[in-house]
Amino acid sequence: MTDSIFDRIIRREIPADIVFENDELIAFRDIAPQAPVHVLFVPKRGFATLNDVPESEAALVGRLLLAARDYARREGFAEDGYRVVMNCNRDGGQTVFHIHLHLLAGAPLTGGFA
Ligand code: IU
Repeated sequence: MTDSIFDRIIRREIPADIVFENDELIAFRDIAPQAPVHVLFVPKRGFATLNDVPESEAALVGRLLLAARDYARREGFAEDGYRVVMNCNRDGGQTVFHIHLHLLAGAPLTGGFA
């Protein structure tokens, strides 16, 4: 389990622009957005990287993905499209070691994402 900067956001010790929350997930706007919409979807039960997620938590990862999709639908850009990304470790460009899914949207995302 983690005690990351995202755990501090979950505990409301540091502020974030929270756009969605339920018992197991939280979503907030990225402080350094890479697209007009850039929201991070974060499980409250944190694992450092995707490598650390056990088989028994497969459904949690599925719900994380569907929470991002549902947000895109609610916000009205699901049909235009969006990108979801999870970075893992050094070569994946991961900087916060508490798994999170990036949701990027609001413009054509033709280039790469780091
Ligand atoms: P990464 O996949 O671990 O590289 O993504 C971490 C993201 O968390 C990155 O896009 C940061 O801008 C973002 N972030 C944030 O939104 N709020 C914070 O307090 C910190 C990082 I530290």
